[in-house]
Amino acid sequence: MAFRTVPTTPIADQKTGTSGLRKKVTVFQQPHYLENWIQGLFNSLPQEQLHGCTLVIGGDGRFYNSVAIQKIICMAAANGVGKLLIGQNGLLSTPAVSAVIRETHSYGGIILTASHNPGGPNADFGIKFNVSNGGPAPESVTDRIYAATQALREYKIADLRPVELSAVGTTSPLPHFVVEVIDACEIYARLMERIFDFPAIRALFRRPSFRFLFDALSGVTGVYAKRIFVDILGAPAEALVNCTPLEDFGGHHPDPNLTYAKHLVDRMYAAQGHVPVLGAASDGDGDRNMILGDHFFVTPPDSVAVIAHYWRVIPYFAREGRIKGLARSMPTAGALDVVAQRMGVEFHETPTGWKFFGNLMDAGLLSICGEESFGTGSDHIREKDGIWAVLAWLSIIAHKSAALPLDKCATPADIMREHWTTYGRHIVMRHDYENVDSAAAAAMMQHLMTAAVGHSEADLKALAKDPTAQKCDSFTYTDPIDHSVSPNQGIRFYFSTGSRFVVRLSGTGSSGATIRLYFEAYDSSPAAPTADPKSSLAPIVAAALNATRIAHFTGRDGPTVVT
Ligand code: VG1
Ligand code: CO
Repeated sequence: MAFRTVPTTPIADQKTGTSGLRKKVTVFQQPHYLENWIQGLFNSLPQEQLHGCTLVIGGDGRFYNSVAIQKIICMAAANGVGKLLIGQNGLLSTPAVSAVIRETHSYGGIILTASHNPGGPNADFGIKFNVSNGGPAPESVTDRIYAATQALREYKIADLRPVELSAVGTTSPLPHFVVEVIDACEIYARLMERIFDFPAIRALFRRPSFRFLFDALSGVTGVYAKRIFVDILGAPAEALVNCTPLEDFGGHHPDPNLTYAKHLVDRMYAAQGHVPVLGAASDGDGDRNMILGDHFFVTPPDSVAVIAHYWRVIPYFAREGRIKGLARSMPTAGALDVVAQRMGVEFHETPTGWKFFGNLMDAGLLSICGEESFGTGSDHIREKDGIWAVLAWLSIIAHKSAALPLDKCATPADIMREHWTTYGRHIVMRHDYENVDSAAAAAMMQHLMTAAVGHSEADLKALAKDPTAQKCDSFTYTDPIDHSVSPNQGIRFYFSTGSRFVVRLSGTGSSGATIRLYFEAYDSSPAAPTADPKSSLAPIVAAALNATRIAHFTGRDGPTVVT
C-alpha cells in the first residue's frame, strides 16, 4: 500500500481559538483545508511519540463529521499512528472523548465539533485536539500546531477504503494500523456510575412527584441521555426530547440558553399542565448544560456554587472526604467565591476557556469549577461536562427530597432560595453583540484600554456617567503551575456598590467578531430572592453603554443575544 504525498501551501487562517479551529463548513470543504490542519497537528507532535500511538476520534455528528473522520483515518495511517479509537457512527461527546483518553491512556484525541454553533452545509464545523490528560491542548501546543500549518509544503495520506463505523469492532486496514470502533457511551456511563449515587437517583425517578425533561437540542448528548437517564436510571422515555443527533441540529442553535433552548423553555414556563420539576439541556458536543425548574432558571454561576455546597451528596467527592479547590473563569459571577470562603478551600480565578482549569486539576488543586457560559464540571475529566452537571442536580434533588413525603420533592427554586439566604445572591446577565465588524470591535477594546484601564475614579465616573464607578483593569492570568502568563483576558470595570461589568471578545466565532458584556451585582438583603435581574442591573448596563461607547463603535442599538 503506497502512501501519497500531496503538495500543498500554508493557509493563513488556521489559528485555533478558545476551543479549537472553528469555520464555516464551506471553508473546511476547500481543497486541502482539513488536510493541512491535520498534517500541521501531526508535524507539531514529537515524531517518536506519534509513531505507533493511540488517538481517540469522535464528533458531535454535525454535517461533515463523517467526511472529516474518513480523511483523518487515511492521514493517521500515513503518519504512523498505531491505533484509532473511534466512537460508533463517528459520535463521541466532548466529555466522553476526555473520559476515553484518560481511561485508555491514549496519547490524545481529535474532536470534530463547533460546539454550540449551528451545523449544516451552510453553518459551522470545527476541530480540536486534546492531549493525554484528556483536556484541550494548551496554548503552547496550539501555537506549535499553527506554526506547523504555516510551514507546510505537503501532507501524507493513504488511499484507504472508507472504514465502516456503524458497528462496534476492530479492523486493521493496514499492517501496524488498527481502527477500533467503540461504543460511544460505555466508558463514560461507567465513569458516571462510579461518581454518582445511582441508586439514590433511581429512587428519585420512582417518586410520583418527580418529573424530568431533558433536551439534547439534537446534539450528541441524546445518545448518552438515552443510555444513562432512561436505560440505566429508569427515567421514562418521554423525559427526553430532541435526543436523536441530527447533522443540522434541526436547523437550530444547539446552545442551551434561554434564547435557543426554546422547546425546553416553553415546557418549563408553560401556563398550564404538569411542568417538570427539573428541566435540562446541553449543547451540540455535550459539554455545556442549562438547569431549569418549574418557571425557574438557575444561572450557571449559581449552579456551580450549589453543586460545590452539596459536594457531600456526590460519592466521588465524599469518598475523598474533601474538596481540593474551587475555580471559576474571570467573567463568571462570584457565587462560588462565597462558597469557597465559607468552606475554607483554595480558590482560583482563571481566564475564559476550560484549558486553564486542567493545569490546576492535574496539580491536585481543583475539584469543581464552572464558567458563566453554561459550563460546569470537575476533575473526573478535563472538559466541562453537561450530563455530569445534570446528574449532580439530580443527586442534590434526590438528597433534599429523601426526607419528604413521596408526593413532594425538592425543587431547583427551593434549593436556590435556601442558597441565597445563606450566601446572598449574585445577579447576572450577559449581552452578546454577534457578527460585529472585527475592526470595529478591536477599536472599541482599544478605546477602553486607553480611556478606562488604570484611570482615576474621577475619569471613570465621567466616562461611565455614573458616580459609583471605581476601578478598571485588564485581566492578566499567571498560571500557578507552569507560570505561563496570559495577558488581555478581558476588561473589568468595578463600581463602589460591589457590582461590575466585564468586556471581552469571543474566541470561538467562525466569522466577524462577537463582543461579550457581562454584568454582575451582589445582593445579600432579605429581598434578594425576589430581586428582578433586569432592574437590579439596569444602572450598570447604562454605565457600560456609556463607558464602552459600544453603540458608536458597532453601529448597533442593542445586543443580539441576552442570557
Ligand atoms: C465561549 C465561552 C467560554 C467557553 C468557550 C468554549 O468562548 O464564553 O466560556 O469556554 O466558548 O465552549 P468565547 O471565547 O466565545 O467567549 V464550547 O461549549 O464551545 O467548547
Ligand atoms: Co460545547
